Amino acid sequence: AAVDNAPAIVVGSGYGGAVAALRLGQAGIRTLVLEMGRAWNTPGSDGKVFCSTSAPDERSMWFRTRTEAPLATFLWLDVVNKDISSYPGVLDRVHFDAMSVYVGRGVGGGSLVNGGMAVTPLRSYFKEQFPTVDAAEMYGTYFPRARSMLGVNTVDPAWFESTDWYRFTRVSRAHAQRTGLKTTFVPSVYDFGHMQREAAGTATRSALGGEVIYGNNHGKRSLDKTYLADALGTGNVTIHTLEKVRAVSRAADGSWLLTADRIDHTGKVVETRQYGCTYLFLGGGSVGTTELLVRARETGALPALPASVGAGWGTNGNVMLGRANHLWDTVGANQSTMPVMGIDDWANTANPVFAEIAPLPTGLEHWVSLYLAITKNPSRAAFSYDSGTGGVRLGWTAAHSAVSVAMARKLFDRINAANSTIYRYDLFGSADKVFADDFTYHPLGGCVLGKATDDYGRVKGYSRLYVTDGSLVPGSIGVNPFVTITALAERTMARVLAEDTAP
Ligand code: FAE
Repeated sequence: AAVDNAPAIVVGSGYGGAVAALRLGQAGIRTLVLEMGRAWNTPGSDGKVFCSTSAPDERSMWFRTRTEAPLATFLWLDVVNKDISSYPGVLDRVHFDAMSVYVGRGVGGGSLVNGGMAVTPLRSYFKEQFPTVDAAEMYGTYFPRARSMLGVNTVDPAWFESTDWYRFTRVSRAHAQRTGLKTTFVPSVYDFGHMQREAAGTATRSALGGEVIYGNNHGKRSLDKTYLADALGTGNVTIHTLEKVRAVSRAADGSWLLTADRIDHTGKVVETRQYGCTYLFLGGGSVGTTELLVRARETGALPALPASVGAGWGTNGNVMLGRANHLWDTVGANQSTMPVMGIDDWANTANPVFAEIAPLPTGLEHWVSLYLAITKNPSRAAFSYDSGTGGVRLGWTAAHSAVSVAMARKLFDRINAANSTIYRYDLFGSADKVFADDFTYHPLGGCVLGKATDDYGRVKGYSRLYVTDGSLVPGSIGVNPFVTITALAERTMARVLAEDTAP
């Protein structure tokens, strides 16, 4: 087949891919982005780009016939998930043996479906996780650059204190304070000006309309509105959608060869394309990038890839749980989908946990306080190649998850004791499941910085091959990860453009 050539190719259009595309485009390097999901910029028959969370349709999930939301049940009832028709929807849940990973699919990757929380990690923990990275440069240059490019803003504290929409957060804050715990505001890429207009009735409701995991129709500064819009604006960047890169190899002259399957809306492969490039940037996310590289090594396409490719993967210690409040402690029927506060017990060296106060917007009072706990779980797993399916397996076990649960339980047992409350037993499918420990929103690692790559994301064993996404983060960062992923990608691109691409 004919080979389409571009100086640079970027696989994936999430945070890592978007930063690479913009900085390559600005440097005058013609760049092709290959994204397996669709572009989320055209309305469906209801006039909306994304479907609603309460009445999900084909747009909700990636080739499913039933949705797979994180909360399986409510009051033990199977009311959350709905039958849908199969389609390249925006949210995927990738299943491994003992862990499933939620990811966004489309132009913008995870930014299309995530909670928008834009958190910079504690500097001391960043240094612990990235001992070879100059923290002064990260905190002086790349974190501020990432936050400003992503459009990070913070909720107006006065509005926060007075609005119905964050009553659920204030209730959880009071419970944390009664336990002697510290809370902290969490910045966001959701435009709080828009949110306040939603509350005032002068803008269409999105965060206040229950929208988040299947996409926000308004208000959120997802990557297609920030980095990727700017990348296209350089005139040097092209994005191909619904093209999934399946194989990577190296031609005799040292250039890169990619095989991509172009799919239609039924998932059928309608064309297999070959691409060639000089510089190859992998931004397929922790699972996507690692799978491509493990497959390339194990099939013999890229035999010089190091054994550390595939290793060092973790869940950022994610655990979800709900607490049942007293009848007089109402959380409110109105809940914004964008979290703005966390319980910060990371400094507790005996049991470090950062717990996001999460919404549960059902439109009814339900007395649930929901949390996404990020625990300092030291467990790490590796991906291995499955020659039978051509995919990868993940060595994460239930015992690994149990470590996260034990840490979350320690913190929330304290909160329950101080407030005379109990856990909710009706949310995760079966009455004995109080902690949802079988999925993560924060897949991290697989091509860890300084191990599978050099200190700037250059993959070991080959030249002009780069990783720019969450695979670089060694399994844990202690907070929501996209600001860190973006800042590290900015750092990689600054170095690579200065050193590797100069004529
Ligand atoms: P990612 O954004 O996943 O982008 C990878 C892209 O590559 C995707 O668009 C894929 O479709 C595409 N792709 C993968 N493989 C291929 C292939 N072979 N060929 C072509 N395309 C491919 O990667 N993080 C926060 O910091 N704050 C939050 O509030 C937050 N909430 C979250 C809520 C949910 C429901 C989820 C799922 C995640 C959340 N996260 C949050 C995590 C965050 O979105 C995630 O860390 C980043 O999106 C990861 O960025 P990457 O660039 O690594």
